[in-house]
Amino acid sequence: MTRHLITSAIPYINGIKHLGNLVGSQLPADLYARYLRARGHEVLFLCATDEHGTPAELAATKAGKPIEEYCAEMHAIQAEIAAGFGLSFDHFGRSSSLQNRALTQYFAGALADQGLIEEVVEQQVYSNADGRFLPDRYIEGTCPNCGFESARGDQCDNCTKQLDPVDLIDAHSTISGSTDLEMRETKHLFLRQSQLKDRLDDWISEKADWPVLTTSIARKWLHDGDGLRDRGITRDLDWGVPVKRGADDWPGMEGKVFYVWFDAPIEYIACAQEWVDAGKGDDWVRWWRTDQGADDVRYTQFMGKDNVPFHTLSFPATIMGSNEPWKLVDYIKSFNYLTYDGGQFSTSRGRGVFMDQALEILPADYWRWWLLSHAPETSDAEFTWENFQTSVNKDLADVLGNFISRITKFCRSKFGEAVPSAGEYGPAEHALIADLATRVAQYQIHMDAMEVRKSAQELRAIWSAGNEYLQAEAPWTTFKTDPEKAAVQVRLALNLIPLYAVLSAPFIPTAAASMLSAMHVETPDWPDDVPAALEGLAAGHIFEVPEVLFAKISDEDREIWAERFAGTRD
Ligand code: B3M
Ligand code: ZN
Repeated sequence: MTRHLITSAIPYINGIKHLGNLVGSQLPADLYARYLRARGHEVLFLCATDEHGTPAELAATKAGKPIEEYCAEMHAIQAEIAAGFGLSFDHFGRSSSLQNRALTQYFAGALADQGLIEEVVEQQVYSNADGRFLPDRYIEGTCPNCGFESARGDQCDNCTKQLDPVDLIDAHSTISGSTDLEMRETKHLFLRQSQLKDRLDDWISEKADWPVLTTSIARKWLHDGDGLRDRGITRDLDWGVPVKRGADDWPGMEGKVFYVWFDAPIEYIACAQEWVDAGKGDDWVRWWRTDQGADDVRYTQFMGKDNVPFHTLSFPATIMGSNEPWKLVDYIKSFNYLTYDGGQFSTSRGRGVFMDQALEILPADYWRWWLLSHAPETSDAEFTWENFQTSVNKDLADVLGNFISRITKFCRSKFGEAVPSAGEYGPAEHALIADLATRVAQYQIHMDAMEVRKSAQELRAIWSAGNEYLQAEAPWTTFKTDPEKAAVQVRLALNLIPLYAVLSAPFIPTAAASMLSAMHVETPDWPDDVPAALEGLAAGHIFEVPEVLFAKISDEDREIWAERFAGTRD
């Protein structure tokens, strides 16, 4: 047994996430957490909402709510939707927690003590009408290079020229539209990441087993251009963690907050404290301090590729730079993007399916199965309604659902709702058991390696093996000439149901629970010994024919949904 710490990238507070966000972090993290728990490991699985930053402030303003109230409401909504998807976090925290505030200030102090913080005076755009400094992406104007009218403060999206806000013609605030902008001096803290470049480089070089997607992004940032740059970790905003040096004020930094990407990863640690403070655990230090037990912990992070630089470089720089024994990540599983029907999911245009809408139209397991079995691991993946319909109808309804319904109904009609007493297994039964033992071993290898698609493929093959056995042996035909042999076949097939439930639970937890409850069994142990696991239901064991596990998606449903989610959220 190992102790596993698992974190998913923490979703921004502003708005409900789409299925692309879900499959790139929280869902595969949940798959892995559920699998490791089922294998008997001790798991701490944490996630939270990422609540600071300008987008959160603007979203609250748009909603006409004080920011604290907006965040509290959105956190509750995201928590409810996460529960609806069966995401089994041990705690779903908040980066605006007091724990994270104190810990973020603590890290800043520790980094300053190590000489890794520099105070830098900069010129930045200030909007008099908005009464605030404007981040580059909230400034727009005409590109001096190509004349494009909506060039941003940092870059022209039309000709890709890198810009400075002062280069723009008719620069204005995208918040208020005001052109009353001026350059003002402001002081910020910079983390001297460049000092840590060699340590980070060595550390990444040791990670030969990490996905190429993860290490290639890290290497690019370490070696391209001018390499790892020092980065500003403070902002002129009202909402965020106030800048302090540990518990002390930081002279000259009054009224400023830490940059959201500085405090967000620290929330992974603070979240464990929140978990303890919520009475769900009794010791967070043993998960996070290598001098107090965490050197035994295996720490795995899940995230989309856009978050990789922050997790391979920035957050490790915070931890290494503190010169304290905090746990560093052991493995980073990163994902490409999921696209939607030939284009991008778009939060602003409401294009694609969002988590709340998904649950309105179908139970979580349908989505979990499709998303995980099509996870964008080696390349981007595309969601299409045709593909979704095909996978659900074939894998879930025709293969798994049909197997269970067919065998339980047949048993009920010929032997009643109890496992028939039966004689010895023949060659076909032994062949099936041996095949399943091999496949289960392979499934474990893929799950241990977090190969999500390959795991799904193997699981599907495990389901198919049962279906093919039934098809070939046809107990309904056998019964006419040899009822005893049919009873043997039925007994084995019924025993596959609890086996399938345990193996499938990380992917489709709700259906797995229904399968177990129909078979009147408590969650069995992981089938380390497949032949033994298939002896679980003895003759006379009572069961019930379950409700339909998975309904098929009709062409009509598919067309209605495709139209409904084509754009503009209602
Ligand atoms: N909130 C970005 C995202 O949701 C960001 C992740 C933070 S992880 C510490 O993609
Ligand atoms: Zn341009």
